[in-house]
Amino acid sequence: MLRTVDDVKNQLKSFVDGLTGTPEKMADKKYQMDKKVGTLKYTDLYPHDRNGAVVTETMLKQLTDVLIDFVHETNDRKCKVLDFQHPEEMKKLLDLDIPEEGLPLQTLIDDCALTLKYQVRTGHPHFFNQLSCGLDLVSMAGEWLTATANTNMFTYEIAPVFILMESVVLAKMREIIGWNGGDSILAPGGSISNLYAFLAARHHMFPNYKEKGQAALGAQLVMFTSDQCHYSVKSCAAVCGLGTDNCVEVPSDEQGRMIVSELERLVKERKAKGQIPFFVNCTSGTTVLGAFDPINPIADICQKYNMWLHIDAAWGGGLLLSKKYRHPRFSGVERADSVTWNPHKLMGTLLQCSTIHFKLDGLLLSCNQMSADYLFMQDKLYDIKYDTGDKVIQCGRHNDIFKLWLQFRAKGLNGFEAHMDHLMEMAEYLVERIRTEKDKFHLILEPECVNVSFWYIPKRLRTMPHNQNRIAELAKICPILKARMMEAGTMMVGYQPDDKRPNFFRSIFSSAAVQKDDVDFMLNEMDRLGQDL
Ligand code: ABU
Repeated sequence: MLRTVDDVKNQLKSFVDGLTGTPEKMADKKYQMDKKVGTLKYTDLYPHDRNGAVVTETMLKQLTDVLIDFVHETNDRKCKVLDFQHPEEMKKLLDLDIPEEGLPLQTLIDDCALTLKYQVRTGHPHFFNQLSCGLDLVSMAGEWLTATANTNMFTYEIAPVFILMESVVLAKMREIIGWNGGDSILAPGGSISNLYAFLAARHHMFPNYKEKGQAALGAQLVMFTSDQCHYSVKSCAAVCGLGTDNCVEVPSDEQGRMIVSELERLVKERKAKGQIPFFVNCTSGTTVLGAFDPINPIADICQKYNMWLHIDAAWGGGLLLSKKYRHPRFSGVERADSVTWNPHKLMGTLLQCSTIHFKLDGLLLSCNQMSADYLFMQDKLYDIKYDTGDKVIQCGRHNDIFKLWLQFRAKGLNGFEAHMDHLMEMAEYLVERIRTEKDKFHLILEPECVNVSFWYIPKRLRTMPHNQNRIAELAKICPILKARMMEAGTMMVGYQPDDKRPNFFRSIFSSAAVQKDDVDFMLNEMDRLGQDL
């Protein structure tokens, strides 16, 4: 008889349950290797022991069991998100000491299991705490392969397949942005991606800076960004010698979007002082509110005053993949000179995976090239344009591409689009639920992204008028309720103040694991833990 997909899944589930036991049992499971192997040491593994095949395989298979159990627990709603311990208590529960003599293999396996026992399950469907969360299994498989291949990404010579993958994936991302050609690179995080944009912009305007330093400038450079931007933009000004006073914060509106008339006013103000406004950072998806600065009007100002337009879409970039949500958020994105886009956020690629894209080809290389003789020889047997390492300010570069390439292969563009739409739908569902339970929750603003900002209202404050006094009380609730969540271990939702209001909750939908019943769980659990506050 032809079986349905569900039949097959159920049969597999019974098989897996039979193998690993219930999730509750997993938490206490002992990962006992054969005694003879467990007492052996690293010297009995490859490469120390040329005949180490059996011991190596036994240990790695045991480790795989530990990892797969963590994956099961992460996806099991009956399991907790975390087992919170204060640092002093945690130190007692772990054995963190560095020994004089190496420890046996069984101890290493026990160390691995204990590490994951106390690790926060950031892929759990009840983890709403961070912009990067979820546990995409294809991407994880990619990361396992990456770790096994263990290569550096500076030259084609030692990473031929990965370098070609990088070229194909980054070209596709530029095409999605709306450019023909251009150049890109993977960087260690969105902050460094933004730094690359700054360096390229300065190099483009002052090509002599690389050799002459400050002397090439003539006047004070000034950059502009909204007061809601990621702090790394300000950090560029500190790191690159502008000074944070020359990173001008442009006021934002109630939604957290840059006020473009203020941008122009501030640009004129600095020009009148004889300074050189040269760089505008436009945020597509602010960290707290998920706001999108209006690209087209900002691009007009950049054009008028000859400034570089950088879009920090580290957070919101994934929505470029959705026909439904791309506009109006990204209307005009193709006018940018550079775009930061972090697949490890909305796209769920495993940490870390951050990209920076440039409209102009050649800029990255001319800006950053140092031509180290021992890596980037000009007389190699292959086309040296594939030695991408000379385009970056670091030397060693982690392979962050394979897990993203594999994810693109698994999902295709359509799968990623469905993924983005699902995340947005979960945020919309939370907004709808908050609206229907307005005695218990107060929505702060209509979100543009998957950040939903709200207050929880305990019983005693439910009949109080919503004014500054009540807001002050609601703000005090946030850290207490967050502490209760963590102690209960059942879920995590972040809170923070911003410049317009005191503490409030910010729930993030960045994990493909989250379904509507998880959103219901979040609200019910907040009420269970907080109604007496
Ligand atoms: N790069 C900002 C990440 C902050 C967050 O996950 O909440």
